Amino acid sequence: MNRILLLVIVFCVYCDGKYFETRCDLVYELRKQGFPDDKMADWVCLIENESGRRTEVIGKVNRNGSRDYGLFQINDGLWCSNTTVPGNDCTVTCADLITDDITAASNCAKIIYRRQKFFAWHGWEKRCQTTLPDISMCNK
Ligand SMILES: *[C@@H]1O[C@H](CO)[C@@H](O)[C@H](O)[C@H]1NC(C)=O
Ligand SMILES: *[C@@H]1O[C@H](CO)[C@@H](O)[C@H](O)[C@H]1NC(C)=O
Ligand SMILES: CC(=O)N[C@H]1CO[C@H](CO)[C@@H](O)[C@@H]1O
Repeated sequence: MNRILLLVIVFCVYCDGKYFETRCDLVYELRKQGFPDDKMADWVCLIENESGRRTEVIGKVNRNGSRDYGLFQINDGLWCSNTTVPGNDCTVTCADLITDDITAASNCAKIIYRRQKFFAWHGWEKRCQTTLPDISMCNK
């Protein structure tokens, strides 16, 4: 019984949400969300390393007890509220950051960027400072 329940839970980490199948799909959506082209490769690199381009990912519990949510892996200690009431610095619930519509997540990511630049994201810090993905094939 417990094993079945566990399987369902583990499986359901991937049973909803949206996966951007190609790098360009992600680029087109980020453009719609108003991310500027001169930092686009950084955002794509960050997202690929933080969530693998999946909107529904909830990270493992961090050492300080917090968790990271969604495409941009946004933290509930500072930015989103893991209750049902919008809160923290993005005035949003973490549940709003794992939906197919990435508007709320994008707005929150822009707030984080304004404060801390890309250094807010370990995935960017570790992997995106020297080499960035080629997105030249995603030009209109
Ligand atoms: C909600 O977030 C707080 C702050 O990060 C954390 O201490 C708490 O464990 C979280 N609760 C759940 C259910 O994730
Ligand atoms: C908790 O740890 C996470 C991951 O290391 C970090 O992003 C976050 O800022 C920390 N939260 C607080 C409130 O210090
Ligand atoms: C683990 C992982 O997803 N690494 C990715 C980090 O970002 C670069 C550039 O976007 C990818 O090429 C890696 O696959």
